[in-house]
Amino acid sequence: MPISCDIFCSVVDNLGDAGVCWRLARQLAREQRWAVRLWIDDVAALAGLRPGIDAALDAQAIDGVEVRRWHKAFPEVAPAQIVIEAFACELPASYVAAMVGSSRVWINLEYLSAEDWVAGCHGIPSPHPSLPLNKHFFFPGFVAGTGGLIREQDADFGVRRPGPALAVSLFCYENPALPALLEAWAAGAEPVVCQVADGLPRQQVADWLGEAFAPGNAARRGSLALRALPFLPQTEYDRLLGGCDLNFVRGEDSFVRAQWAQRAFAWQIYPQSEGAHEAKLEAFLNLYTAGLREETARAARGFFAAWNGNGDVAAAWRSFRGGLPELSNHAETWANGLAAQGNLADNLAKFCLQRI
Ligand code: TRH
Repeated sequence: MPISCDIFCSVVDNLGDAGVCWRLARQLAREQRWAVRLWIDDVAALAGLRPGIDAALDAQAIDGVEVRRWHKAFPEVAPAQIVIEAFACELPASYVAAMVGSSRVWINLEYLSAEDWVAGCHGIPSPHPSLPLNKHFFFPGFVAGTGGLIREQDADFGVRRPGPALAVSLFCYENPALPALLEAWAAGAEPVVCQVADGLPRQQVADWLGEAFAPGNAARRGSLALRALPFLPQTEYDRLLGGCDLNFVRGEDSFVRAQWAQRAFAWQIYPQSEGAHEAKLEAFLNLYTAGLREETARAARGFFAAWNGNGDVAAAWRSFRGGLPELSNHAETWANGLAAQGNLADNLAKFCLQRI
């Protein structure tokens, strides 16, 4: 009998929750041969990432994963041997009660952070306040002692076809620095081809252009050529990253993929209340820029800061552009260092099988 696994995903906002859970579900089913059920409250979010998923269905099987709509009224089901709650979403009370009494592993899969405390908290148990159950914190991470990062064996990041222009992909939140960066590219001497992701990036570029910019449209301003992308299936988004010289990414999942793609990137971090994201950005930059020449490290820090609302993005771009050759080389070394932690699904499977 294959190991059974339930993954619970509540989509808070955006695409990252669904994106991470879908990758993990698919990988555990395909590579560990587990019988995976993914309970997700917003099936439509998943349908965008994986064409073939029908947003109207309450239950469907695809890529070896059973996808179930997570309704408030939760059905009576036997809990799986391994239960993964993603990002501290709260499991149905009836399901938790049914978990008591047999050997099950309950995981809280946490958000990604490069902060120092993560390795110390990874894997620790947290007893349920009233039931004889233990939940284990499982932290993704960049360094030894964490759970590593999601990476499928069959991940395909595409190839960069040589061309005369700097090839860029743009995926971001609402970003006040974007117009100044587009101006700098348009006014610069170097040709830039920017592929603009659907949603917020495309809308902001349309505002800057002052004209319609629907998926499939192209526009040009000076040295800058812009292409509006449709929303891509997740596997195609991965291939886009490897096809570019520089990727603007955001949140958690695209941020990780840009690193596996072994390309230079700029990250817009998910903004949190009270500036909690600033410590996370700093912690990441400390790891990422170690080993770079000082000038390039400074350029990367300056550009990430400006892209996240702290500084003059056009000035920061000039230094960052100068550092791109080194950052592109560094991307491979960096990804090899990440791979030394193994991949999150393997690490998670090992962790669970030791405890079942
Ligand atoms: O959408 P996000 O901002 O998700 C965020 C973050 O995960 C954040 O940490 C979390 O707190 C919040 O959600 C709730 O960015 P992220 O994480 O990069 O997820 C985007 C997903 O969308 C990723 O799996 C790639 C995918 N994608 C496509 O499949 N096709 C596309 O065309 C694009 C642009 C993205």
